[in-house]
Parts: sequence; C-alpha cells; structure tokens
Amino acid sequence: MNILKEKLDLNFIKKWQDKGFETIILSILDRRNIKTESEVISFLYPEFELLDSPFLYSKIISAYQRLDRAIKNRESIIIFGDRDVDGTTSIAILVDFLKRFNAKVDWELPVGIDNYGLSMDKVNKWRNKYSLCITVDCGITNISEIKELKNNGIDTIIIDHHSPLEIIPEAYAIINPKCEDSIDFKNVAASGVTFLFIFGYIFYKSQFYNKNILFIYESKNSLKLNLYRNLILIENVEFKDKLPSFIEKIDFIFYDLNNNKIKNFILKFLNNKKCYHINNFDYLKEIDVAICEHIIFLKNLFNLIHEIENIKTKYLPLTALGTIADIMPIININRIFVANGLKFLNKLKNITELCKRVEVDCENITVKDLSWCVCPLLNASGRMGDATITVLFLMDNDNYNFYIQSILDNNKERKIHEEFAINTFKDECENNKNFYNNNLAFFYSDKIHRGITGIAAAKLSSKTNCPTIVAAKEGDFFIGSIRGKSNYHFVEFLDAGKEFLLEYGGHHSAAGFRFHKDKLEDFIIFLKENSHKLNNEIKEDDFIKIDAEIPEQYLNYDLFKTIFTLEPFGEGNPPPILLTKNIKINSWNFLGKDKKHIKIYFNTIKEQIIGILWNKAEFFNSIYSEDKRYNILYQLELNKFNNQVIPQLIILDIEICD
Ligand SMILES: [Mn+2]
Repeated sequence: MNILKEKLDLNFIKKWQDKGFETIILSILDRRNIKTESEVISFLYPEFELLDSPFLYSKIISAYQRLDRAIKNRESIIIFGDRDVDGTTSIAILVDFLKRFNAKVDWELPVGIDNYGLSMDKVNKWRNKYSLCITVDCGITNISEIKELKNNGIDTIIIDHHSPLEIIPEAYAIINPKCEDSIDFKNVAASGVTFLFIFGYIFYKSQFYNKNILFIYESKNSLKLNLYRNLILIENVEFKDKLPSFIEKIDFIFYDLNNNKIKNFILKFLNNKKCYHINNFDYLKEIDVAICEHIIFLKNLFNLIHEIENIKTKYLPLTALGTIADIMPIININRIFVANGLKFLNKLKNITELCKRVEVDCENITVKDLSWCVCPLLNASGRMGDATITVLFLMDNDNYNFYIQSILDNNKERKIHEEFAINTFKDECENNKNFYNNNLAFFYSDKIHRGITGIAAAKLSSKTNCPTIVAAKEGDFFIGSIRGKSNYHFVEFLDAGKEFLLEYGGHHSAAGFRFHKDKLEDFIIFLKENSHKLNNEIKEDDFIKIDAEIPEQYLNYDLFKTIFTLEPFGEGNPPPILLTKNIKINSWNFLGKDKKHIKIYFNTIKEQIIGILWNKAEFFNSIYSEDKRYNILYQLELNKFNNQVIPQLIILDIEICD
C-alpha cells in the first residue's frame, strides 16, 4: 500500500477544536489545505451570503444601466446561449428572471448543425429586430460577430466563463470571471455567472444600492465598525475613543449592541439615520470569527430585500445543474451554488417530476445523482438536434409533463445512437490504442451521430483505459470529443493542433473540436506526435494521499454522519480517503455473476460494517488468510437500494497487517 499521510498542523487543529469542531473534520480540512478562517467557515457553512459581490465585476453596473434602459424603452432583447446543460440553464435563469421585470425578451440557441456561439447568419437575421443582445455561456470569442452586431445598432452584454482570446470583443459590457483581476476564483460555470448577474440586479434595484451601510457589533470586549457598499466590505475599524471619519457619510446602520452606554452614544450620534437592530443567528454567533459576523450582517440585510429569497429557490437549483454538468470543482462559490441548489431542488415541480421518472429521490439528491441521471436527460435533446425543449422545460413549472415526455423520447433516441457507436468501435480498442503507443484511442465514422461523441468517448475510455477520442463525420467536417482520465489538460492537448482545428474547447477532462475533412491525415499525425503527453501510467513511487487515519474504535455509523457533513462531494471535493489499520475480517463472499467483486464483513468493536472491493476478487483471494488482520484504504458511501440506505466502505486497497 503506497500511501502518503501528511503531517497535521496542530495549531490549526487546536484552534478550531476549541471552537467545538470535530478533530476528524479538521484533519481533513487541514490536509486539503482549507485553512484560513473564511475558507473553513465557507466550507463548513456554505451560506448564500458568502457569494462574491456581483459588484466585483468591473462592468456590471454599466450592464445594469443598459438593461434598465432596454426595459424602460420596451426594446427587444435577444438572449443567445448554448445547447448543453450549462447553456440551457443559463438561458432559462436569465429569460425567466427578465420576464418578471416585463422585459421584451426572445431567446435562441444553436440547433442542428449550427456551431457553438454566435454566427454571422444570426447577426444578419437580428438586424432591425433587436437592439440589445445578451450572450450566456458563449460570446467571449465572437469578436467579428459582436463587431457586426454593433455596426447594426445592437449592443451586446456578454455573460460567459470561457477564456478570452488575445482580442476582447467590442461589447457594451463583459461579465466574465476570466476577464477580472479582482476575482480570485474563476472556475465558475456560466450558470453561476448568470446567477451572480441577476442577484446583483436585485440589489441594484433595491434601496441599498450605492449606499454606505455601517454594521456595528461587539466582539471580545471591543466594538467593531464595518463599512459596506454594494455588498463589499470597504473598511473595518475597531472603536477606541473616536469615531472614524467615514461615519459622516453613512446612509444605513445595522447594529448588534448589548452595552447600553455605548449603544446610546453611538445611536445618538447617528440619530438621523435609518437603523436596524440585528437578529443574530446563534449557530454562527457562537463561532466568534469575523467572517461569521459578515454572514449575520448580510442575512439581516437580505431579509429586507424580499426578491432575494425568490431567486434563491427558483434559480439556485438550475445554477447547481449547470455547475455540475460543466464539471466545475465544487469548492469556493460553486459549493454555495450546489449545496443550496440541492436544498431547493424539491421546490421545483418540473425537476422533481423529471427525477421521479428516472427514480431519483429529490429529497436526498446527490451530485452523483444529478450528473449521472439528470444531466444526461437535460443534454439529450440538444444532442439529438434541438435543445429548445430543454429550455422550455427548465422555465416551466406548470405544463412540464409534455416537455418531460419529449425529453425522455430524445433520451431513448440518444441511447440508440450511443449503443450503435460503441458497438461500431468496441472490438477495435486494443488495435486502435496500439497505433498511438497505448496513450490514446481515436475512433471516427460517418455513420455515427455527432451528438453522442462525448458519451461514446467516455464509455469507450473505460474499455481502452486511456483518453479516447470519438469523431463523427458530417458533411465536410469531423466533429468530435475527447474524454477519459488524464493528468494533462485536454484543451491544452488540443492547443497543439490549433492550426487545423476550426474550433475546440472544453475542460480538463472533457473537450470537443471540429476540423475539415481534408485535415484528417493531419489530425492523425498530430495525435501520434502528441499522444505521449497523455501517458497516464502510474509510476512506482506514486502514492495515494490519505485524508485521515481512523482508529478501529471510531469506524462506526457515527463516522458516516460526521464525514457526510462535508457533502456535497463531487469534482474538486471527493469523498475523503480514509485508512484503518489492524482490522479483522468476519466473513466475505463473491459479488456479481462472474465473481469479480468481493463483499467483506468487517468486525469492529461496535458494529459489523460492510466493505465492497470492486474488480479485485483475484487479488483478494491471493492475500486472504483467516487468522490475519488487515489494513484498509477506503471511502464511505451510502448505498441507496430498494428504499434502504446501507452505509458501506468502498475499499480502494487492502493488505495484511504485520
Ligand atoms: Mn459552460
């Protein structure tokens, strides 16, 4: 067992233990480098209030001003998005939201053989019809189309999360974390950027926009004065004997003061201002770190802006879907989107019903349920040619049954195409990857559907055990996807072929591309020359980093409860890898019809716990001996089966303890 157990920072552990946090949770956070007060709190309490202020986006106010003008003058607005889950949820959020403000809004997305992003065809069609265009999940690379829109008298607001090229489009405003120096965390899906956009607009329309708000509270026998403007903490000072100069320009005051003398003094000084007494949230107050006061203040402020609760329930579930589907890491603000989105998901009748149809329980839904069962359904219509139905479904909470039927029909069709593609290639896996030094596989055909290249590549990669490319030839072009496990970024990999790729993009382990049929030879040569970059072989000295060692007496059902407070798990936040030494096996049996897996019953002091060892029956047989004790490396899983939830260990490795 090649493991690495990193040393713990005992000062860190001690500090938070004193505040009542569990040691095991703290060990995991420490080893995952979640250390500062705000990182720890935002991880353990992914509260809505910890979202970035939308006003950190430098062009957002001019975007709001332009949008306001369009709404006021009854201008026709066109919203243009993308056909995948991130694109369709972004459209649904923005269109539904703007309709509440009586905006005159139409929307479109690429259908059929349309390429990703804006096109000159669209631009020409929109002339004389619209005066404002808002792109979501695309736009940042549409330099000439946006210039042409401008020439035609159409302003463009770009809401995107893709990386900009060297040239930035001549848009009216660009809202994109990858174009902002002041935004540290840039790995946000378009649905997340769209949510921040509408959230900021609600604040922009409220009485608190551009106002100076003072938040006064007592902490450790001192008095803290925080100045906020547009949800950004501008200044924070400790009160000694003199009030800070910014006191002169305060518009609103929120206070939490117990000492009457101080209270009277301060409130007298500020007597002509509007004051609100703070309601405390005890679970936060008790922790006693500054970031919790920030959350408490914003909770009180947001209580006065009623629309905020509405947009949370209505749009956070869609934001979560876009975030998960685009494989964003579920850390930082994505964790806030996903944790809260999952919480409100069962409030949306359309999505609840769709989940029901595929036997997913909306009450205890996980990221895995969404990415394995729900996202493929939402993608199916786009893959089969037209994602219009997906957007209509996402926006509709009354007549969703009709849309669900179409979605399920499209999904059926998608599966047929997918199976056809997999059957076409599955017997060639070994030969094919041999051709690329076993570092990758490339399959192409003019008989497969362009919409399923991604799923087919993902499924084939589990047979090839290497990054796998599937491309469909359609007309004069090859359109394809690359999927699979690699330490190398797929977009970076495709970068090397940019001379003949007409289009490419995506994420670390999922990317797509398009090239002209005459370039097939070049593409194959490019793959051969670059395949070594994708070499995944685990080196002898590679080890698995463990998150915590669990002594046998703590390996019980309470441990599951503790560990699952770190949910939602997913990309960027995997279930912790745990180690328990010197444990006894009570009994075991084979699982599966070809006896490839093993189910093990461990005897711990308190409970009998089930462990599953996938695909390693042979290995297990070779080491098992009745009188021995074992060291195990595992993750915890709640196995939902027949309306029962069975806690079990997924065994990653096992060895005899000596
Ligand atoms: Mn996207």
